[in-house]
Amino acid sequence: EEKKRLSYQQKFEQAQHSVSKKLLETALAKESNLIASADVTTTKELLELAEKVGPHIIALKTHIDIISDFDYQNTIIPLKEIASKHKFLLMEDRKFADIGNTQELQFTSGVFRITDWADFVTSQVIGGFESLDCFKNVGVVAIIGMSSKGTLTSNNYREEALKIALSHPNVIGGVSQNPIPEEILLFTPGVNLADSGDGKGQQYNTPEHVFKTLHTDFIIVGRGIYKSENPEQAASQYKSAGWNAYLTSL
Ligand code: 6AU
Repeated sequence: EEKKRLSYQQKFEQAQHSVSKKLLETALAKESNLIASADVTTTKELLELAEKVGPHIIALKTHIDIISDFDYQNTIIPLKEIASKHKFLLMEDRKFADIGNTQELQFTSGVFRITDWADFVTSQVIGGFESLDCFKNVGVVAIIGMSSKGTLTSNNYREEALKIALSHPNVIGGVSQNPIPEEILLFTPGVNLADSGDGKGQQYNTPEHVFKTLHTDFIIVGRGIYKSENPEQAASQYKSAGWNAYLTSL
């Protein structure tokens, strides 16, 4: 018999970090495990997408440095309002990858001031354990293994990366295409119902596949939603597909 996964309720009860608790609580309340990736390049598109997909998602993932007309007042303030209205978290996919001191500057300074608005961020762990100390007020999702063809995140790298992720108190989860221990949450990008790749190295799986084989917690969907003709409807479809796949994997 296949090993059973822990439910969101069980994970909520054992969660230590306030951001893990918030994510799991939101998942249970909205019956959603969907994170929409807003890889759009203007403030208008970002806010419109957030408004449309907001009811269906537990978090909106940004690459804030691709917004051409970024302006804290006009981009972040309304984004935070939409997030609080629709009750989703903000995940900045910055993938920090430097020494602790530089990451601290990138996190707190510049025009983006990520520390002031993100609920959680992604970070590589290539800089070692102490490089993650600067993310005190947010949750960190550690990049354990990437979804792209030819990634250098080998078995050995993933094993060492996991040791850092599991032992660092700021880390709430990991991005991976492989199963990880249940003490931290698993975030899986590279999810698409229609495509198997993008011709640029991305490799896609279905929600069914990632819940069944990886016991993932949260699916991250970018182009499957924001490139769709009807992003609101697509978000609703991915939400149902993800939730049903979760229930089936219990
Ligand atoms: O669904 P897509 O392919 O349009 O978008 C996938 C999103 C992009 C990537 O930057 C991100 O997920 N991503 C990540 C993350 C979330 O850290 C890691 C990875 O290995 N692969 C990946 O696609 O915004």
